[in-house]
Formats: sequence, structure tokens, C-alpha cells
Amino acid sequence: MAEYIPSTRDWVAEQVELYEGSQGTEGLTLRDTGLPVIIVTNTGAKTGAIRKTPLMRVVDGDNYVLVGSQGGAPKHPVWVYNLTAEPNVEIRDGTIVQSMRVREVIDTEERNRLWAIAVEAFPPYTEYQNKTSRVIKVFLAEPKG
Ligand code: F42
Repeated sequence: MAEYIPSTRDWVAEQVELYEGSQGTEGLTLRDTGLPVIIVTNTGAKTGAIRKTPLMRVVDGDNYVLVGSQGGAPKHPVWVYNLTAEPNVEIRDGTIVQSMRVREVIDTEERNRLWAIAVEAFPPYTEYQNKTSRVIKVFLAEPKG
């Protein structure tokens, strides 16, 4: 079994601990926004370690939209490279845990559609995109059939 390495950011590691430690019954929202969060368990591209990344819960049918906004920081978050290297992930949405496969959304039309859904779920994504010159990466997680 690979080792779990928590995020170096305390507030993120603490949310994961609360969310996962309660089997998805506590710590379900982002700070004071009250908006729902999922936990994406992914594999470190270099370490091979287990990484747990909280992201906003953005749903498109049976799928989840994963947005690499990182608050509009100049660089992509590291987890996007993990997902590119190893697209098989586990997603915890409250008490429900599913094995899913992730792909980066490249097609402009598909990205625009999913971006609109993401902004509706979490309006600050617009401000984050305006803050940075990089194009924020969008991924789609689909259940493994
Ligand atoms: N981030 C988002 O980008 N989008 C969201 O919608 C979002 C929502 C959200 C909600 C709640 C919450 O608590 C956090 C939320 N975040 C959101 C923040 C998110 O969880 C991440 O913390 C953030 O995106 C930064 O991701 P990161 O992967 O860059 O994490 C950093 C801080 C980190 O912990 N880095 C590790 C470190 O040690 O510095 C490395 C992690 C890693 O995966 N290492 C790889 C490995 O092999 O293990 C190396 C990979 C490589 O290529 O170098």
C-alpha cells in the first residue's frame, strides 16, 4: 500500500482529516462559503504516494468537473500533473465513494459548457480566471464502468 502524504497547507490537510475521518459527514464545505466540497484521492506523479485533494463539488450528470483554479495563482496546482500521469482516482462526495477515471477537457466547446456549470456552482472561479494569465485546467471525472 502506498503511503498517504498530507498537503503541506494546514487548512487543506485539516479539511481532509475532518472529511475523511468522519466518513464524509463533517467538513463538507469550503470555509465560510457553505458550498460543497469533494475529496479526490490521487497518486503522486513522482512519489507514487496517496494524495487527497479537496475540490469544489461541481456535478455534470454522473460526472464531476474538477477545476484547477488554485485561487487564481500563477501556476497550475500540482495535482493536475498527478491526474495526467495517473487518471484513475477515487472521489468521495459526502458518504459516497466512487472509483472514477479523469480526463483533461481540451475541446473548446466542451470546456465552455463545463466551465459555465463550474461557475454556477462556485462563482469565484470567474474572478480566479481573471486574476491569472494561464488558462485554468478543467478535468472531467467519469465513473468507471
Ligand atoms: N483547489 C483548486 O484548484 N480548485 C478547487 O476547486 C479547490 C477547492 C477547494 C476546496 C476546499 C479546500 O480545502 C481546498 C480547495 N482547493 C481547491 C485547494 C486544493 O485542495 C489544493 O490544495 C490546491 O489546488 C493546491 O494543490 P497542489 O497539488 O499544488 O497542493 C500543494 C499545496 C501541495 O500539497 N503540494 C505538495 C507539496 O508537498 O508541496 C505536493 C503534492 C504532490 O502531489 N506531489 C507529487 C507527488 O509525486 O507526490 C509531485 C508531483 C509533481 O509533478 O511535482
